[in-house]
Amino acid sequence: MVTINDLSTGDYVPDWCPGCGNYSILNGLKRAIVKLKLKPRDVLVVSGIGCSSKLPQWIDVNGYHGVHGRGLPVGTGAKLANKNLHVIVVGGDGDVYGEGMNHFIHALRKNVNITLLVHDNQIYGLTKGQTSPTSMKGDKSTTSRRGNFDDPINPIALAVAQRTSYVARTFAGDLEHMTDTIADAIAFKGFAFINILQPCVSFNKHNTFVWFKERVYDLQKKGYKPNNVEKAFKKAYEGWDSGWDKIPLGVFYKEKKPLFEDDHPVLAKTPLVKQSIDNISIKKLLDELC
Ligand SMILES: Cc1ncc(C[n+]2csc(CCOP(=O)(O)OP(=O)(O)O)c2C)c(N)n1
Repeated sequence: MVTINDLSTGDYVPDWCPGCGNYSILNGLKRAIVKLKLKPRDVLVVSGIGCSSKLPQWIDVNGYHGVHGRGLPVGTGAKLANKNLHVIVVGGDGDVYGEGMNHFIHALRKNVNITLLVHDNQIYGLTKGQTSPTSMKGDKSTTSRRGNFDDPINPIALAVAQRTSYVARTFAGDLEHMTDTIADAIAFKGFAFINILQPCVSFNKHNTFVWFKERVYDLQKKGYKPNNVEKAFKKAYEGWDSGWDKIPLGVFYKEKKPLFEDDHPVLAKTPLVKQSIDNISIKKLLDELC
């Protein structure tokens, strides 16, 4: 049975800043894999670029550290080639909602059975603190000296608007909630999206661990059921117009939908990587295309 130690990369350890929320997300992901008893060889972690996107380097499963904003198309491709893999795409708020926003929107509507973890520190961390798509209005940064003029993106509302099959938010400062949410999302059959609130101790001096701890609460402990799109939409905006005085955590919306890979006539039979190409005539294929 897999243990946390089996997932460790030994002496090769993360180089994130001391106190960075990424340590806890890495820990939460490892614990979720252990909780679900997944075999490391059956897990693939894919990322884009950023501090958060370095994560695949420090977990001993299959990994792919790609280019900025492109974790989702790579992860989707891998899943379609081998639907037996548990594919987990990770990235920052800049990576997924900035450079990769186009892919994010389309992944929400496709329903490929993969998990997306967004490390949302509301700043571009690796490049030393520029305003990101989720930076709060008025927050100062190296690119917004007078404060951010733009409204932040609300990723939960975007995903609920698309009736994405699994939409959740958790917090890097609550390891238990985060581990359980990640495990639940991986086990869920459908595209599962978790926005993880992750303080950046070096460049975001506003949204700190203490700031979040004073505001977050657990939706499910208050009896919220994630089965109604209108209610989920309303929850996605809770605290939004009052500087986030309250921040709900948990599953906002869940809906079972047909999987892209199960509906597809070629992929449905057996994983693409297991299909034989011996009887495929390249000439016939080329003739069809020309
Ligand atoms: C196409 C492209 N644009 C810009 C960059 C420069 N760049 C590298 S990391 C990064 C920001 C990453 O921020 P985020 O995704 O929020 O992750 P974090 O570092 O905060 O974890 C940027 C803009 C790049 N590598 N490629």
